[in-house]
Amino acid sequence: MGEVVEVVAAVIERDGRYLITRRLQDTHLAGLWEFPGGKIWPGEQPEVALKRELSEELGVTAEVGELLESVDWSYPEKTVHIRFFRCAILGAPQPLQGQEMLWVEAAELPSRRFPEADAELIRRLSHTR
Ligand code: DGT
Repeated sequence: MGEVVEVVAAVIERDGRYLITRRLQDTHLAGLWEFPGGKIWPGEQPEVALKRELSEELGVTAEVGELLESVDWSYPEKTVHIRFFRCAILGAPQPLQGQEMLWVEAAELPSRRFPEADAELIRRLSHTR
C-alpha cells in the first residue's frame, strides 16, 4: 500500500459558482481539474495547511469552514487521504503558478474531468441546487 499522503482541498463558492483550478503538467493527474489545495506538511494542522496552500496558489487569505468530506483513495503508486473543507476567501484569486482557473456553476461540475477521488463530492455539490 505504501505511503499515505495527507491532502487538504478547498470548496470555494461565490454567487453560486465554484472555484476550480487545473493540475499542472508534470504533476500527478496532470490536466485534471481540482479543488485548490495540496499536501499537508508533517505536523501541520489541516486548516493551517489549507490556508497556506490557498495563499501560495491563489494569493488569497482564506477562512476555513466545515469539513464537507473525507476520502481515502488508492492509486497504484500511493494512497491519498483528502479532506475537503468549505472555505471563504478574501479578495480576488490569482493563479500564481500558471494554472488555469475557473468559476463554474454547480450544474457544470460533472462535465469537467476531476480525479476519481472527487466523484462523490462532485455528485453532492451538483445536486445541491
Ligand atoms: P507531487 O508532484 O508529488 O509534489 O504532487 P503534487 O504537488 O502535484 O500534489 P498535491 O500537492 O497537489 O497533492 C494533492 C494530491 O491529491 C494529488 O495526488 C492529487 C490528489 N487530489 C485528488 N483530488 C484532489 C483535489 O480536488 N484537490 C487537490 N488539491 N488534490 C487532489
